[in-house]
Amino acid sequence: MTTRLLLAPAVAMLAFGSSAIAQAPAQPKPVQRADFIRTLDGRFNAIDANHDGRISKEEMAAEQQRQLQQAKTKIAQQLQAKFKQLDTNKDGQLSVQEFMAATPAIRTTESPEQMIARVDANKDGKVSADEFRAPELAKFNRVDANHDGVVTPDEIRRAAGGK
Ligand SMILES: [Ca+2]
Ligand SMILES: [Ca+2]
Ligand SMILES: [Ca+2]
Repeated sequence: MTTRLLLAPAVAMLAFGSSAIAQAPAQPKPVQRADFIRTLDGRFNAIDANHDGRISKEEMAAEQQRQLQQAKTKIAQQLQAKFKQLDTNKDGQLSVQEFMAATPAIRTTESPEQMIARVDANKDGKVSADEFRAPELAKFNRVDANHDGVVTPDEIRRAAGGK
């Protein structure tokens, strides 16, 4: 059960284009729509390695690998920290290797093609900056209950917690 709790944030991170709002509750500050778009564009540009304004299958695959690597590193660090905690009252009954081996493997659930297809509105096999923004902005607008262009911590809580 503990393992699942530890894994949840990292796995959520793997979902394409999910992190900006997902991370917001951790830092309870209002999010301006303009800042949100800037963040999205920054992420788009980071993924668009050759800066041709389109995310290709290869660029998406590279981003997926990068996120997967980050998630693995983070989880490994969390597990090691957890192990140290546990090991203060036990005496090496469980090796770090055994402990780590007991954790489920992390992998992405979607291929780069699937991730692109999900947002590729004009079906040209690549993701433009507009296509990249669209699902996130839709999410933003949904969370922004009073439509004032600012997502407040309250609105995030309500969106996350209730219908
Ligand atoms: Ca590109
Ligand atoms: Ca497209
Ligand atoms: Ca609002």
